[in-house]
This record gives sequence, C-alpha cells and structure tokens, in this order.
Amino acid sequence: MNLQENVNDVIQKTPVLDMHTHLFPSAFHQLCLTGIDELLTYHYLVSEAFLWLDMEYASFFERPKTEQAEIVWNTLFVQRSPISEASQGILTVLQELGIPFSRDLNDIRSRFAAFDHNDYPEYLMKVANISSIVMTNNPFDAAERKYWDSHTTFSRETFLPALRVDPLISHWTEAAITLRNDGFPVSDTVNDQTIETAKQYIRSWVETMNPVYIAASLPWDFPKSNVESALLERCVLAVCQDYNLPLSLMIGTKRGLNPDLQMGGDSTGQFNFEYLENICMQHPNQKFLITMLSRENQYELTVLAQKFRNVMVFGCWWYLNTPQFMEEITQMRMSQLGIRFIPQHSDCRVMEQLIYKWKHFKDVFSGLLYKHYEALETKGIPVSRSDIENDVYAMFQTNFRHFITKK
Ligand code: REL
Ligand code: ZN
Repeated sequence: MNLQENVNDVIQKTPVLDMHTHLFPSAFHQLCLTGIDELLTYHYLVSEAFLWLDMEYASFFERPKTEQAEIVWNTLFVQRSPISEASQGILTVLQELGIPFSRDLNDIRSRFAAFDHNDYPEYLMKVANISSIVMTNNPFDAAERKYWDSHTTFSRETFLPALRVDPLISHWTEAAITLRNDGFPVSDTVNDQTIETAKQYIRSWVETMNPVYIAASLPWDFPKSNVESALLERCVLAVCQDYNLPLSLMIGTKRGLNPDLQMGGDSTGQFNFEYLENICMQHPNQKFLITMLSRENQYELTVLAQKFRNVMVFGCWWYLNTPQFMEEITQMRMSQLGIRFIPQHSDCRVMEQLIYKWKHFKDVFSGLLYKHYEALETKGIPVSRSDIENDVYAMFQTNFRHFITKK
C-alpha cells in the first residue's frame, strides 16, 4: 500500500469513540431511534424542507411521523436533487446499507424493515466502526428520566453516560420546580443555600449515572445574568471538581430563533471570548472539553486550546459539520495543536446517522492527514503504518479517554 492507501485504511479500521451524541441503547426503547422515517424527520432536513413548503409549521408537526417523512422525501428527494449535507447523508446511509435508491419511499421502507431488529443497533455500529457512544443524559427530560428511575441496565462499555445540565443553568425558575419535586428544597432566588442544595441535586445524578463528563450548551450571549454565571461556576463546576469530571461546554447557540420550527429553529451567534478565557484561567485544575458553533469563534478557540492544557477542543458542531468547515477547522487545529484534539463527534440522533456522519468526516480527515505525512516524507522522515495507527488511535480514542481519567 502507498502512503495515501495506508492512511485511508488506518482511518477506516480504527474504531471510533463518539464523544457526543443524542443516541440511546435499545434498552431505552422509544428513545433509541432507527429507520428511514426517523432519518427523514431529522430536524436538519425538516428545516430545509420548509424552505420549499407552503404549509403551516403546526400543520406539519401535528401529522404522524410517517406523513412528515413522506413530505420531506417528496420535497427534497423527489421534486428536486438532494444536494445539502443532510440529504447527502441519507444517500450515504442507503448506499452503505446496500439499499438501492428509489423515488418510491415504500421501497426503501421495506428494505429497512428487512433488517434483523434484535441486534440492529450493534450492526450499525459495526458498519460505522464505532466502539463506544457517549450519550446526552438529561435528568430534566421526563421521557428519559423514567429509564434512570427504573435502573435500566445497558452495556456501559458501549454507551457512556454524560450528564447534561442546560435547564439548570439557563432556565433556573423551571428547573427549580423539578428540584423541589425531587425533594431538593431550593428557592427561586439563587442564594448560597440554594447553590448548596442544587449541588446536592447534581451530585445525586452523578451517583446515578456515573457520567464521563458533565455538559452544558451555552447561548452566544452567556452569561445574561450573575445568576447564570453563579449556577455554572459555583454549582456545576464545583461538582465537576468534587468528582474530577471534565466540564463539556458547547458554546454559541441561539435557541428558538424560529420557534415554530421546533428543534430545527435554533441558530448560532458569535460568543464573547473573554468570559471563556477567564473561566479557563481561574480554574487551572478543571478539565474543559470545548466546542463552539460559530465559525467566527474557531480561530480563537484553537489558540485558547494551545494556551491551556486543561482544555481539550472537540468536534465540528452542527452547522459546521459539513465537508468545507470540517476541512477548514481540522486543518487549523492540526497546524496549532498537532494531534492533541478530538477531531469530531457525530451529534447523531438516529442510529443510522453514525454511518454517514463518520464516513463524510473520514473522507475529509484522510485527505488532510495524508498531506501532513507527505510533508514529513518530503523532509526525509519516513512514516510507517504504526506511526499512522498511533496518531489516529490517539485522535479517535485516547485523547478523550486519557483526558477524562487524568487527575
Ligand atoms: O447538543 C446540543 O445542544 C446540540 O447538538 C443539539 O441541540 C442539536 O439539536 C443537534 O441536533 C445538533 O447537531
Ligand atoms: Zn448535541
């Protein structure tokens, strides 16, 4: 094999630890999403379909999922060519699962129905070569919560919990109601006593879930008040320190810009970097996993990650998960950080998406990595297969695993 072939081959053969998804094990029943109707009603595709539809938003969302899927299919795959990244993703999934494209959605549905359902999620992980999936576990979500309350068991080597605390930071008054219902007597006013009680609440969930990190997404204009910064720093961050857990910050959302689009209505905004720099400076012993949504923030984030070894930058998030941005951002990170970052996470919500999100990323990554090795060889430094394996394994596995366990 020549250098390019070796690089491709190692990237294909190295199992990936996917460090941020919205996937669940099959023991979480209806939360473990699979199949073409779920794929077609992914919020990326729903927002795109609405660019062509005249229908009221509410009239779409009140229909059964099968009908919603048919509307998206006809709009984006039958009436015009599927060009966008999310629609290309559907085509990649079909291709990799050996399902021929047909304009008749029922043909495709029947091919999906033929898969053996017992170990279908495991089969998909094998096709995508994923060893472990980090979930997003939100104790404020009633649908999910019942599985934790009933001590649902699942393979903790395959599915790693991550405790998500957005509601506590960004919607305190509503979160406080949940805490009180759960027997944690907090007040609407965030005083010292309430901070202590909220910490106990988070600790109780750390004990239940045993998460690999605690996570929050932060809006582009965070913090809007001292209450928000107190909840993040004096409450969430303090619990992270108690348990030596990294805090994963996903920064730069503008939630509900078009609320009628439901989950598809979120947008992005540029973040004021000083707040983040201060937090990293003030907490040198706290580990931070950080990704940002705004393209404009990527350069500063890369520099920040080079200044603080307690920062691990990860992924090309959401609207940045397209070939153009993956290439730009990953190249920038390699130039500043070498291989010391986590190049991608999938953010999948539907199991089959693992196939396309990772395939599309690997296509870009392989080209980039090859260019760097080629540069070494032209400088007279031979690159062996095991050098490549070592680097790719670090980026797909150990950069994350070592960081979360590091003292
Ligand atoms: O974890 C998050 O906050 C985001 O990734 C999600 O809110 C978003 O809807 C997701 O589907 C993006 O890829
Ligand atoms: Zn996410």
